[in-house]
Amino acid sequence: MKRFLTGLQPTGSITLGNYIGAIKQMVKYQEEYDSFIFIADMHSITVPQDPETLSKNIRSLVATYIACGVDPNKNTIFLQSENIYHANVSWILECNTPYGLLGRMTQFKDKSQKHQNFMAGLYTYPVLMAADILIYDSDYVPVGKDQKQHVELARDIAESFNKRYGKEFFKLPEPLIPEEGAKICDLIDPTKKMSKSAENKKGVIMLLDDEKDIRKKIMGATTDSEMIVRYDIETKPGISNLITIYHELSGMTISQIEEKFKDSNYGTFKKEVADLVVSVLKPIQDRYYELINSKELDEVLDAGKIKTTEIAKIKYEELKNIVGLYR
Ligand code: ATP
Ligand code: LTN
Repeated sequence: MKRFLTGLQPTGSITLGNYIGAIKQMVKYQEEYDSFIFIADMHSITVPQDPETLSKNIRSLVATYIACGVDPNKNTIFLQSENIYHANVSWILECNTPYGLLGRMTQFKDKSQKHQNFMAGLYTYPVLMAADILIYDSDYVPVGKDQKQHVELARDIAESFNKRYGKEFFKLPEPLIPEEGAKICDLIDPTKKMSKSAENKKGVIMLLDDEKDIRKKIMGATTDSEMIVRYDIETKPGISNLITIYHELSGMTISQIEEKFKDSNYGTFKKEVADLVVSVLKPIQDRYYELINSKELDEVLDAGKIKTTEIAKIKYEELKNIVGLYR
């Protein structure tokens, strides 16, 4: 079975857009691959984080994923910072990565502009990411488009390491850009992607929003003056976005939805969308609150830590031998 590995940064609350566009895909992949999913908490401190908030976000992200259907029996779930070998492997890789290559990374160029007095970790970030990937002999690395360059760098690092030491030691990973899940747009400005970092939260549904807020946000979604529930992304982005949400959560096709609501006004349609969103999110939220302070969550992470530390230790010991770090 091919191995897939992906890391997620614990930097904020998950939105309905993340759920539809990314998490649902992950739940699908777990059936096909030996999948490793970790919280890239060490990556998140490459920019300033409040320690208490970070710690909460770490737990919360794990609980969210499991609540959404990422099954701990089908995935190895762990925290990057709990496996000490990631940083160790990263160091050896840093010593095998040309300095200049890292300066070409677009994420570094963007983030170093945004953060004054940024830290060295922001620059070496992609090498830690290469370590994450290469330790586990990962075949595929599903990432968003913005991370593709980093996976390609991991591949380049692996290739040049293998060449330098004359051994096929690291497997060359391939980025797996997920089949485009539907793009969910902001409810207030439906020409923009629904994004967790949006300033105006009225257009963003968070997975943990309570029922009242969800209903209020959907009822307040921007529409148009045609008053017909019809999919047309160009002239009716608001209604089309609500149709997409309905389609993704109900499994009905766009034309079935148009037919179902052909005699409804926007108020009735929005209410049905809200009912559906609430009915999908309610069990996710119930499961989340069950998990968040549970022993079960710790057991999942403990098991992940033990399993991945065993794998990583072997790889690290071999790596040390290859580069001559032995006595
Ligand atoms: P930020 O606001 O920090 O950019 P974000 O909410 O836009 O965060 P990302 O962290 O960039 O989300 O993306 C995480 C994953 O969720 C990616 O796979 C991305 O494709 C998916 N995703 C994010 N927003 C949406 C959306 N509105 N619709 C569909 N998929 C989305
Ligand atoms: N940089 C990624 C998170 C990440 C990752 C990884 C993804 C860290 N290490 C290894 C895939 C494989 C992000 O910001 N989404």
